[in-house]
Amino acid sequence: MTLTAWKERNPEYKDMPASYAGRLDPMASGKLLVLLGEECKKQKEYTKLDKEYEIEVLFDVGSDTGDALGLVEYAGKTTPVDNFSRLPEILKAEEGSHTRPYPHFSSKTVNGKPLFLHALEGDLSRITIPTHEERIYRIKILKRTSLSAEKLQERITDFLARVPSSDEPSKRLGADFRIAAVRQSWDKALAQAHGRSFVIISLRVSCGSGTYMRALAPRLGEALGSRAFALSIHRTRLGRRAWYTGGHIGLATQLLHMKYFLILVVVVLVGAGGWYVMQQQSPTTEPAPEVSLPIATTTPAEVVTETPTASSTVSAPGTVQEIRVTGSNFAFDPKEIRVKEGTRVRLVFINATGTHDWVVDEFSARTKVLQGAGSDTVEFVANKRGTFEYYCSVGTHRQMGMKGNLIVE
Ligand SMILES: [Cu+2]
Repeated sequence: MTLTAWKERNPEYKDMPASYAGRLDPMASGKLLVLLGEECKKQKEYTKLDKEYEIEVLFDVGSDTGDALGLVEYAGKTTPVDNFSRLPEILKAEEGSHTRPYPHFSSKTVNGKPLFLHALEGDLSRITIPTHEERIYRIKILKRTSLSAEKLQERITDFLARVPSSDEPSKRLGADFRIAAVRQSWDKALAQAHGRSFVIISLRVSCGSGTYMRALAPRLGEALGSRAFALSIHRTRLGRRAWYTGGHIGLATQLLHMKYFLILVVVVLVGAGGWYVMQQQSPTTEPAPEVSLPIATTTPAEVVTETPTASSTVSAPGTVQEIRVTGSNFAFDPKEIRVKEGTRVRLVFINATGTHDWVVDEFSARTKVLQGAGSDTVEFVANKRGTFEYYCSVGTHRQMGMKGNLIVE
């Protein structure tokens, strides 16, 4: 679900700037944080919030993305049952801080281009994969189950059928991303695995921001002498570990004093029943706060793919109109802005993630290039009628779909 769609359902926040604090992996499900008003400017801090996930790790099948959306490969063997007895100690070793490379299929940009595009274009060997710090506080084994190849096939068929199709290159990672090839790889792997069953270990992982569950799963497979991937990833919590006293202490306290703050839980997929319902949740795992959050909603929301449609309001000529546009990897929200001819436009560009700017050539309007969360404002007079494309001038973002239309009528 997009912010635009969310605002349509919650019109009281219509004129308030809103942005996401971090994103979920493609096809993952769970909670997302939506920031409102001035809080958009503190996105960096919110993005640092700790996370808790429940994931299912399926053994003996590998995936190049680490999840069910990748090109998979049957490992051709069955992990010996004895190996699973080593799992607790392996998980223990995962806890703590580790410097790890970004996953190949991530949006981390190198030379102005996200890694997943480098991966698709086959030039990973020519670039240096950047590393980052991941912190896992705790991993708990929830259960161990087994799934026949036949049942796995059903689950995968169902899962892949729900991948929304999209023609926009910028959305392919989560949408129809190599879907034909992915299906083919699944058919092949499942044919090879015919008649056997697979072990699935369900884990609850609490971790710092930026810890990739779809990278954790393959590491566990390798540690047990086989391969593995994350069959499902569900984010169960956002907040701050109660017993964690490291780097960003103070944030939870800060959260309680925010003017406009709200947690929106969204979801993409999963579950036989369709969409999950969004829930209100306390932003912290600390003992229940005394202060209640000023704004919260429990409105159920269905989730759709990212297709911003809304446009801003129309005002009379000669007046100043403030318009807010949010940029992220690799889209603007909204994708269409309408103003009356002669309007003085005060364009507030709010960057959510990545490195972007907002440019419209015909009016020589250009914001600063923002790296990460932040905002910049540019003013211009829309003194001619027509449809003008606004876009991000960084790298190939424009070609990747990071553009929209300014319609002057
Ligand atoms: Cu950009």
